[in-house]
Amino acid sequence: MKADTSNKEKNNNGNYDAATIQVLKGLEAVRRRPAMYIGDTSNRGLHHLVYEVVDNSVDEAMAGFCDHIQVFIHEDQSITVIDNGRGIPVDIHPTQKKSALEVVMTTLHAGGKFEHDSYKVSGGLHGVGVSVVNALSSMCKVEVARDGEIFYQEYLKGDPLAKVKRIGKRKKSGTKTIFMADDTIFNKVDYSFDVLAGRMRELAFLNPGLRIDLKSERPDREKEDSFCYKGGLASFVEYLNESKTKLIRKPISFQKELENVDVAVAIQYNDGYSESVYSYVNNIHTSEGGSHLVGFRTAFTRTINNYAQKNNIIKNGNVSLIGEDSREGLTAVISARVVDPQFEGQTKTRLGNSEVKGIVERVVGEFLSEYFEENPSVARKIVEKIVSAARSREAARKARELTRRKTALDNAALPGKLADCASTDPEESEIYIVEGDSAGGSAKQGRDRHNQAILPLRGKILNVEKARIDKILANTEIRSMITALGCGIGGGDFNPDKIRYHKVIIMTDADIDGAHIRTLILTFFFRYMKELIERGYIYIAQPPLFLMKKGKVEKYAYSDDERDTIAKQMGDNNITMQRYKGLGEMNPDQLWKTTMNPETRTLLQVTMESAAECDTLFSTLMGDDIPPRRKFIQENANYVRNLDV
Ligand code: 0RA
Repeated sequence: MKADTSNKEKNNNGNYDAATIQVLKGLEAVRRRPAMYIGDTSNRGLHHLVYEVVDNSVDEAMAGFCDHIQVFIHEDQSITVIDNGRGIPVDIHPTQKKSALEVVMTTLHAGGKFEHDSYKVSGGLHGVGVSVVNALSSMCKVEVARDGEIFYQEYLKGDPLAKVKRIGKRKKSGTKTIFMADDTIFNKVDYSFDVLAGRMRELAFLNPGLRIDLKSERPDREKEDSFCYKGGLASFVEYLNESKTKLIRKPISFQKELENVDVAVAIQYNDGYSESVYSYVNNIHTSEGGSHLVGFRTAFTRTINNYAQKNNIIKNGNVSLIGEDSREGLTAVISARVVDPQFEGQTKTRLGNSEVKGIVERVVGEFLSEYFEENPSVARKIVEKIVSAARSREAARKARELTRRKTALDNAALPGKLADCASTDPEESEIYIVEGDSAGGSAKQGRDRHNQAILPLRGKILNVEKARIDKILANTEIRSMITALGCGIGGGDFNPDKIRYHKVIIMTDADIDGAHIRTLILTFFFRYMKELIERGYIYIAQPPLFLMKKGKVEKYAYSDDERDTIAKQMGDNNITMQRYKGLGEMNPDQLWKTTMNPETRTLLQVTMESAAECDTLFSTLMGDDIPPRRKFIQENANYVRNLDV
């Protein structure tokens, strides 16, 4: 999980103007409205350029012609992607009368999607094609090795400098793309090794046997990694469960094609209480789920129920198992390959194709019932775990009742510590979740009552990685968060549309304890209200670290670097400096000015490029296994600091 400074407040997607688009020819349209093609021009959009190029190579791997991809982040932040596929075709395009390579690189929506038999299934959520990357690059070069020769073309802001030419000979085929993201388009061109590595690892899990190397050549942060998993999805769930105690020794996994849909699944159980199920369609993470996931869940619950009935593990009238029960401690990945995927939903990450449900349901049902018959000891362990989950569900239901507000307007049901805002319009409303009663008091006095609510939390909240849902719901601090937000909680009645504030701002002290509390709160949101993160509702407040005074001039510094800069500006001597150890040291007016006033504050928006990466991150940080946590902190000291910003 990253805190991204480019928060949504500042994003300007621009209105779609059909007339303008029609007049603009080709790639110029992309440069004029980049957000329309890649989502945004923040850090996220920048990394999507790399994904787009890599996705094309992965498509070639999926077609069976490529097994090695190399990605370089060079010293000057240019990127090279090399694959050993067949090479982008270079023959003259019949209607366009130029090299197919040039067509691919300079025409919108021609990205790899030739009407080619061997090229049935194609990834790339945006499906925008490499021409968009080309358009948004100050420089781009492509080398294609095919038919014993090397072909080459170079582009500036998407425009070819010359025709495709032959520049040498080479036996092995492949494609090499080099590009430099245009720094007049992107806010900042600086790639995160960890963010790219997360996606490369995910792609390697989803494409068994494909090797992806990633190398950063940037001085002082040289780093490399290589991802290749023969075990595919089984390796993926092993990775997700690395720091957990497993219920069954080996993941259950299989892969099968039926009616043009290729289905692959891996399942593992741990002794924890949360669920980690990730679904993909054509290598794209479908965070909103869809028909493939519904098919999987239906088959899974039915098979478990059948097995339990048949083997007298549950008797009529004892407990009845529902889908939710099987999710406790379940880690699973499901990957479907669909020829013509329809993506729906708010973030276009829900598979709509209705025929896929039945196909996945059949394939998974047939495999699992056979597996359970052949592995009765594994089946028994799983079913017993699920029966125990069903019993605690009853207890949880009772606890949950207590957190539910009677009606939306019934203020009496809101937690006593909450100072609510006057507005009832979620879009303009914000809630500050504040560490400690004293800081909470200052925030209550300093805030803008119209649209800012304050919820003080006392001490540390429960670590949800280590507790069952009934215990989580019994925790006072967590209960008051759930009630204040008003959107329920995952696993039951969660409905993000009901949230009462579109900005949920975590405000903790700038010390180790504050960082810990922030991580606990984020873990809770990640496990039980994930969509709030996906929708970009979760923020981290940035209180200042120093107050610097010289005569009558007062300045606040938010980092050590800034402190040094301000000290220089002020002329170094006769400066008095106060280091804030906690929010409580600021009076209400100072807290407003520095941290809460929308005109002057900085908020970090919490974003989630890869949910699977966040999953292992939280398990590692919050789980009970110490060695992986230590290893993680040693290897990722920077990343942790980043998370703790
Ligand atoms: C379409 C057809 C063929 C190869 C490719 C696309 C291709 C595209 C990319 C993009 C990056 N790397 C790539 N490698 C291959 C094959 C045409 C043929 O040889 O029959």
